Amino acid sequence: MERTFVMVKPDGVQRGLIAEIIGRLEKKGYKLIGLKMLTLTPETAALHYAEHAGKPFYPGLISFITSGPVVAMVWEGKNAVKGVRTLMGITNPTEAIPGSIRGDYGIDMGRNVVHGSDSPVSAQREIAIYFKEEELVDYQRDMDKWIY
Ligand code: FUP
Repeated sequence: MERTFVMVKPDGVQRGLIAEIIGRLEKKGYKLIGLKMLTLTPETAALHYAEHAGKPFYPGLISFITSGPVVAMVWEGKNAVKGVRTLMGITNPTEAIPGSIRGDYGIDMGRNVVHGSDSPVSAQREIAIYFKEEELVDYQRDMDKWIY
């Protein structure tokens, strides 16, 4: 099973979309194995978004992502990275298709309510920023035999 890192961003928390986002992933069939609420420090934000350092939108991105609490999660499932990206929709909410999270709830590029890892390698890197291995929960769900 593949793991992916998902975060409800500060705009998603402020807009009351935590349950909506968790609900979509849960109903799809992915398994939640880690969850915490925190406000990112500039240092953690810089680690998370290291690939964007130096880009014109970087200062705004760091100030936005540290502007309020976020919900950090690890979800597990077959092809979870790609599947969660599909549920989220593309980065620019204006172009994200209706039915996707960003397509349904976003308008502005910087305010796209949710983050999901873009590859299994990114997922591993991002999970390690937010969670110790012992904070991830190993459990079985009976319903998995109806999903797979
Ligand atoms: P995504 O993986 O879909 O979250 O997108 P990126 O990693 O490319 O971008 C991270 C965040 O930076 C996006 F959620 C929004 C912001 N961003 C901008 O504000 N402007 C850009 O041109 C690109 C990204």
